[in-house]
Amino acid sequence: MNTFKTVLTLFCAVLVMTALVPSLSSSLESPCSRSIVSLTRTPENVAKLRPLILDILMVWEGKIYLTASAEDLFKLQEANITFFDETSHFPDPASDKRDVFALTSRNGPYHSYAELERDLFALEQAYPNLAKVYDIGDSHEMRNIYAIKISDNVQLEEESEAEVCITGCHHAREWISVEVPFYVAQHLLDSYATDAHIRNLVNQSEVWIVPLVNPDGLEYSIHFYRYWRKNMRDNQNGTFGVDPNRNYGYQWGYDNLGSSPDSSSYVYRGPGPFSEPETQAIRDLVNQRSFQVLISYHNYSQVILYPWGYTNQPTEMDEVLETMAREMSWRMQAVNGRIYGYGQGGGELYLTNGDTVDWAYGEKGIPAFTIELPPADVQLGAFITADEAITPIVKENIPAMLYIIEWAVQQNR
Ligand code: 0X9
Ligand code: CA
Ligand code: ZN
Repeated sequence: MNTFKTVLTLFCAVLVMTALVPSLSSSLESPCSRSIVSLTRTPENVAKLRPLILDILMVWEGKIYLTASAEDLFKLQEANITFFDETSHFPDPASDKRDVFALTSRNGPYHSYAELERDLFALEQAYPNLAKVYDIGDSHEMRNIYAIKISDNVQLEEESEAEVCITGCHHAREWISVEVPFYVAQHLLDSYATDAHIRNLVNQSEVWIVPLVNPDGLEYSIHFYRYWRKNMRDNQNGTFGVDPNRNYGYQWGYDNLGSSPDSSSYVYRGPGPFSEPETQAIRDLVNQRSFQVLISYHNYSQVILYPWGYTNQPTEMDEVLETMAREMSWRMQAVNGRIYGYGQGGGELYLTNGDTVDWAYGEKGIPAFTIELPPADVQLGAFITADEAITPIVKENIPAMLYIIEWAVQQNR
């Protein structure tokens, strides 16, 4: 077992060396070599942990679990925090002995990059007058970042129509956040012929859906390391990845609490605002259109968050944003009874700077929401949602998105 892990780690390291880092540096840190550790949740530990901004996976039964690189383990030691290696308790479909070489069906019913590409083009083909797929940018590893536009007369620019933007999967391990935007697109299209309400909405709007902002990260999470979060930028110092949700250009790098200047951090903000192709793609799309509202899907927490994230001060639109979040929340609850909390990001969850919704609102004045999908807490699976969870989660989000489109259409009158 352990021998296998060692072999595997070596395999990963060699793979990363040969494939990604031709000139090997001694500080090489393969993303596969992270371990999962726990520590007791005491006020002292929490206080010591906070300034280290490590990648917390969950807080469960009095313990805090985090993913840690060799460097992170060293930081924990230096901070005098006692921790336990829990790696073996986290069977990782991408890094345990279940065929690291067979690169198929590890993602089950969740979309891989290629499956999403196939399914988006299938929608375009099935509904040529209602759906059009756009390639809005290339990732570091040269994958396409796709948007699907949904509207009547989709080939035309109908200037008078309301515009809505829905994004998913800034974060690689948040697989469910691909599914919800994808199935929202499919639902709008499948219902168009039979559902007069949806037909009306689609006729009066242009809905742009980008289900997979971070395709490189998703593939890495599927095939190599399930808990990978960032994109796959080679930071040229043995570390990989920028957090796309810290790389947007509004209050970028405002402080080191809401993002990190350290390239090995899971919330690394990148070398500059919009340094990443993934955030550039969204920026350019938003600049080219005139969105009335923007939604960014993530998981987990089961909560609807609005700006600001970089401070706990409210925006000038606080009341409107709160009302919209409440309207989404009760519609979601009505489907399966699950309660999505809501509030201002920086007050409700924790501080973030350079995130999508702060930029959309702060720079462009667009009401914008981060929707953190289920589970609400870590006992229920954290980043790993069950295969069977996709359908109910999609179903409860559809009425919220219909409300958002309706809201945009009303604004536009
Ligand atoms: O940290 C993030 O980027 C989002 N959470 S996640 O677990 N999906 O990574 C939350 C962003 C929302 N903004 C604030 N909490 N301020
Ligand atoms: Ca139209
Ligand atoms: Zn996220």
